[in-house]
Amino acid sequence: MRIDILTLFPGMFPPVLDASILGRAQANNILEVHCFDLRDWTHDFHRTVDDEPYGGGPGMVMLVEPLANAIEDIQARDPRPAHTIFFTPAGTPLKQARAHELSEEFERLLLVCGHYEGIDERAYEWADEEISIGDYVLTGGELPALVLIDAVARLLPGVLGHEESAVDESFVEGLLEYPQYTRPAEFRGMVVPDVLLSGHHANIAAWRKAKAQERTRSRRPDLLD
Ligand code: 4F9
Repeated sequence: MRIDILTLFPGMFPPVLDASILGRAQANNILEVHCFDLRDWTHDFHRTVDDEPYGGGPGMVMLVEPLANAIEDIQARDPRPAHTIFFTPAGTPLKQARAHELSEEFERLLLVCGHYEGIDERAYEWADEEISIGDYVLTGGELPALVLIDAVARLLPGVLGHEESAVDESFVEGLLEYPQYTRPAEFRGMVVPDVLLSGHHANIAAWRKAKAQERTRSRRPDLLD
Protein backbone atom coordinates (compact mmCIF):
# COMPACT_ATOMS: atom_id res chain seq x y z
CA MET A 1 0.00 0.00 0.00
CA ARG A 2 1.16 3.52 -0.81
CA ILE A 3 0.25 6.24 1.72
CA ASP A 4 0.73 9.93 0.89
CA ILE A 5 0.53 12.44 3.74
CA LEU A 6 -0.15 16.17 3.26
CA THR A 7 0.84 18.14 6.36
CA LEU A 8 2.40 21.33 7.72
CA PHE A 9 4.69 19.15 9.87
CA PRO A 10 6.26 16.45 7.69
CA GLY A 11 8.96 15.91 10.33
CA MET A 12 6.43 14.34 12.71
CA PHE A 13 6.04 11.17 10.65
CA PRO A 14 9.39 9.40 10.04
CA PRO A 15 10.32 8.98 13.74
CA VAL A 16 7.09 7.06 14.31
CA LEU A 17 6.71 5.25 11.00
CA ASP A 18 10.36 4.15 10.76
CA ALA A 19 10.23 2.38 14.14
CA SER A 20 9.18 -1.14 15.00
CA ILE A 21 6.65 -3.06 12.91
CA LEU A 22 5.83 -0.23 10.48
CA GLY A 23 9.54 0.36 9.86
CA ARG A 24 9.89 -3.32 8.99
CA ALA A 25 6.80 -3.12 6.72
CA GLN A 26 8.46 -0.28 4.79
CA ALA A 27 11.80 -2.11 4.58
CA ASN A 28 9.87 -5.11 3.16
CA ASN A 29 8.12 -2.89 0.58
CA ILE A 30 4.66 -3.76 1.92
CA LEU A 31 4.15 -0.14 2.97
CA GLU A 32 5.40 2.93 1.11
CA VAL A 33 4.96 6.36 2.76
CA HIS A 34 5.49 9.81 1.19
CA CYS A 35 5.21 13.02 3.24
CA PHE A 36 4.48 16.37 1.59
CA ASP A 37 4.75 19.87 3.10
CA LEU A 38 1.64 21.92 2.30
CA ARG A 39 3.76 25.10 2.23
CA ASP A 40 5.35 23.81 -0.98
CA TRP A 41 2.04 24.72 -2.69
CA THR A 42 2.08 28.37 -1.60
CA HIS A 43 3.40 31.18 -3.82
CA ASP A 44 3.87 34.15 -1.47
CA PHE A 45 7.03 35.14 0.43
CA HIS A 46 5.62 34.07 3.82
CA ARG A 47 4.32 30.73 2.44
CA THR A 48 0.88 31.50 3.91
CA VAL A 49 -1.45 28.54 4.52
CA ASP A 50 -4.18 30.19 6.63
CA ASP A 51 -6.25 33.35 7.03
CA GLU A 52 -8.91 34.90 9.28
CA PRO A 53 -12.41 33.40 9.16
CA TYR A 54 -15.09 35.20 7.12
CA GLY A 55 -17.73 36.35 9.60
CA GLY A 56 -15.16 36.87 12.32
CA GLY A 57 -14.34 34.77 15.35
CA PRO A 58 -11.21 33.39 16.95
CA GLY A 59 -8.47 31.40 15.26
CA MET A 60 -7.35 30.95 11.71
CA VAL A 61 -8.76 28.87 8.86
CA MET A 62 -6.70 26.85 6.37
CA LEU A 63 -6.79 28.17 2.82
CA VAL A 64 -8.54 26.04 0.19
CA GLU A 65 -6.16 26.95 -2.65
CA PRO A 66 -2.91 25.32 -1.45
CA LEU A 67 -4.88 22.28 -0.22
CA ALA A 68 -6.67 21.76 -3.54
CA ASN A 69 -3.51 22.29 -5.61
CA ALA A 70 -1.43 20.00 -3.39
CA ILE A 71 -4.02 17.19 -3.42
CA GLU A 72 -4.31 17.32 -7.22
CA ASP A 73 -0.51 17.36 -7.69
CA ILE A 74 0.05 14.50 -5.25
CA GLN A 75 -2.73 12.47 -6.90
CA ALA A 76 -0.94 12.83 -10.24
CA ARG A 77 2.36 11.46 -8.91
CA ASP A 78 1.15 7.86 -9.17
CA PRO A 79 -1.28 6.33 -11.69
CA ARG A 80 -3.23 4.62 -8.88
CA PRO A 81 -6.01 6.92 -7.62
CA ALA A 82 -5.62 7.69 -3.90
CA HIS A 83 -8.58 7.41 -1.52
CA THR A 84 -8.41 10.81 0.18
CA ILE A 85 -9.10 11.06 3.93
CA PHE A 86 -9.38 14.26 5.98
CA PHE A 87 -9.11 14.13 9.79
CA THR A 88 -11.64 16.16 11.73
CA PRO A 89 -13.57 15.77 15.01
CA ALA A 90 -16.68 16.05 12.81
CA GLY A 91 -15.74 12.90 10.85
CA THR A 92 -16.99 9.31 11.16
CA PRO A 93 -15.52 7.67 14.28
CA LEU A 94 -12.76 5.22 13.31
CA LYS A 95 -13.53 1.57 14.11
CA GLN A 96 -11.57 -1.66 13.61
CA ALA A 97 -14.03 -2.72 10.87
CA ARG A 98 -13.23 0.40 8.81
CA ALA A 99 -9.49 -0.17 9.30
CA HIS A 100 -9.99 -3.67 7.82
CA GLU A 101 -11.94 -2.28 4.86
CA LEU A 102 -9.35 0.42 4.13
CA SER A 103 -6.55 -2.17 4.22
CA GLU A 104 -8.42 -4.39 1.74
CA GLU A 105 -10.11 -1.92 -0.62
CA PHE A 106 -7.42 0.64 -1.41
CA GLU A 107 -3.93 0.34 -2.85
CA ARG A 108 -3.26 3.98 -2.10
CA LEU A 109 -4.40 6.49 0.56
CA LEU A 110 -3.88 10.26 0.72
CA LEU A 111 -4.14 11.57 4.28
CA VAL A 112 -4.79 15.30 4.72
CA CYS A 113 -3.85 16.76 8.11
CA GLY A 114 -5.60 20.00 9.01
CA HIS A 115 -4.41 22.56 11.53
CA TYR A 116 -5.57 25.77 13.19
CA GLU A 117 -9.26 26.19 14.01
CA GLY A 118 -10.31 24.40 10.89
CA ILE A 119 -10.24 24.10 7.12
CA ASP A 120 -12.15 26.18 4.57
CA GLU A 121 -15.32 24.12 4.05
CA ARG A 122 -14.77 24.11 0.28
CA ALA A 123 -11.62 21.96 0.68
CA TYR A 124 -13.80 19.01 1.75
CA GLU A 125 -14.81 18.74 -1.94
CA TRP A 126 -11.43 16.96 -2.28
CA ALA A 127 -12.20 14.47 0.53
CA ASP A 128 -13.52 10.97 -0.15
CA GLU A 129 -13.99 10.42 3.56
CA GLU A 130 -13.76 12.36 6.86
CA ILE A 131 -12.55 10.46 9.92
CA SER A 132 -12.47 11.22 13.66
CA ILE A 133 -10.32 9.17 16.03
CA GLY A 134 -12.32 10.22 19.10
CA ASP A 135 -14.31 12.93 20.83
CA TYR A 136 -11.51 15.26 21.81
CA VAL A 137 -9.81 18.20 20.11
CA LEU A 138 -6.19 17.92 19.04
CA THR A 139 -3.77 20.51 17.68
CA GLY A 140 -3.96 18.96 14.23
CA GLY A 141 -4.59 15.91 12.08
CA GLU A 142 -1.06 14.49 12.30
CA LEU A 143 -1.64 12.18 15.28
CA PRO A 144 -4.96 10.93 13.85
CA ALA A 145 -3.12 10.17 10.57
CA LEU A 146 -0.48 8.18 12.46
CA VAL A 147 -3.19 6.30 14.36
CA LEU A 148 -4.95 5.40 11.11
CA ILE A 149 -1.71 4.32 9.41
CA ASP A 150 -0.87 2.04 12.34
CA ALA A 151 -4.36 0.52 12.48
CA VAL A 152 -4.49 -0.09 8.70
CA ALA A 153 -0.87 -1.08 7.97
CA ARG A 154 -0.73 -3.82 10.61
CA LEU A 155 -3.59 -5.54 8.75
CA LEU A 156 -1.75 -5.65 5.39
CA PRO A 157 -0.72 -9.20 4.45
CA GLY A 158 2.80 -9.95 5.67
CA VAL A 159 3.14 -7.03 8.07
CA LEU A 160 2.58 -9.05 11.24
CA GLY A 161 4.33 -12.34 11.93
CA HIS A 162 2.18 -15.34 12.89
CA GLU A 163 2.94 -14.71 16.56
CA GLU A 164 1.77 -11.09 16.36
CA SER A 165 -1.28 -11.60 14.16
CA ALA A 166 -3.05 -13.91 16.64
CA VAL A 167 -3.50 -10.81 18.83
CA ASP A 168 -6.07 -9.50 16.36
CA GLU A 169 -8.53 -12.35 16.84
CA SER A 170 -9.92 -11.29 20.22
CA PHE A 171 -10.90 -7.80 19.06
CA VAL A 172 -12.44 -9.19 15.88
CA GLU A 173 -14.90 -11.05 18.12
CA GLY A 174 -16.00 -7.65 19.41
CA LEU A 175 -14.91 -8.17 23.02
CA LEU A 176 -12.14 -6.62 25.08
CA GLU A 177 -9.02 -8.71 25.58
CA TYR A 178 -8.95 -11.19 28.48
CA PRO A 179 -6.31 -10.62 31.24
CA GLN A 180 -2.81 -11.89 30.42
CA TYR A 181 -0.01 -13.00 32.76
CA THR A 182 3.59 -14.09 32.40
CA ARG A 183 6.38 -15.10 34.83
CA PRO A 184 6.72 -14.94 37.79
CA ALA A 185 3.69 -16.90 39.07
CA GLU A 186 3.74 -14.74 42.21
CA PHE A 187 4.84 -11.07 42.47
CA ARG A 188 4.60 -9.25 45.83
CA GLY A 189 1.82 -11.56 46.87
CA MET A 190 -0.16 -11.15 43.64
CA VAL A 191 -0.73 -14.54 42.10
CA VAL A 192 -1.57 -15.75 38.61
CA PRO A 193 -5.01 -17.49 38.48
CA ASP A 194 -4.57 -21.23 39.06
CA VAL A 195 -6.43 -22.25 35.92
CA LEU A 196 -3.72 -20.67 33.73
CA LEU A 197 -1.08 -22.85 35.40
CA SER A 198 -3.22 -26.00 35.13
CA GLY A 199 -2.37 -26.91 31.53
CA HIS A 200 -6.08 -27.75 31.00
CA HIS A 201 -6.68 -26.09 27.62
CA ALA A 202 -10.50 -26.31 27.60
CA ASN A 203 -10.73 -24.78 31.08
CA ILE A 204 -8.28 -22.02 30.10
CA ALA A 205 -10.29 -21.17 26.98
CA ALA A 206 -13.55 -21.08 29.00
CA TRP A 207 -11.96 -18.87 31.71
CA ARG A 208 -10.62 -16.42 29.10
CA LYS A 209 -13.97 -16.18 27.32
CA ALA A 210 -15.80 -15.55 30.62
CA LYS A 211 -13.24 -12.89 31.63
CA ALA A 212 -13.47 -11.15 28.25
CA GLN A 213 -17.28 -11.05 28.50
CA GLU A 214 -17.26 -9.88 32.13
CA ARG A 215 -14.71 -7.14 31.38
CA THR A 216 -16.59 -5.97 28.29
CA ARG A 217 -19.91 -5.87 30.20
CA SER A 218 -18.45 -3.76 33.03
CA ARG A 219 -16.11 -1.45 31.06
CA ARG A 220 -17.57 -1.17 27.54
CA PRO A 221 -21.24 -2.25 27.51
CA ASP A 222 -21.62 -0.28 24.25
CA LEU A 223 -19.55 -2.99 22.50
CA LEU A 224 -22.18 -5.63 23.35
CA ASP A 225 -25.09 -3.78 21.68
C1 4F9 B 1 -9.20 14.89 14.14
C2 4F9 B 1 -9.51 15.14 16.49
C3 4F9 B 1 -9.69 13.61 14.24
C4 4F9 B 1 -10.00 13.84 16.53
C5 4F9 B 1 -8.07 17.63 14.06
C6 4F9 B 1 -8.03 19.05 15.69
C7 4F9 B 1 -9.10 15.67 15.27
C8 4F9 B 1 -8.59 17.05 15.17
N1 4F9 B 1 -10.08 13.11 15.42
N2 4F9 B 1 -8.55 17.92 16.18
N3 4F9 B 1 -7.74 18.90 14.42
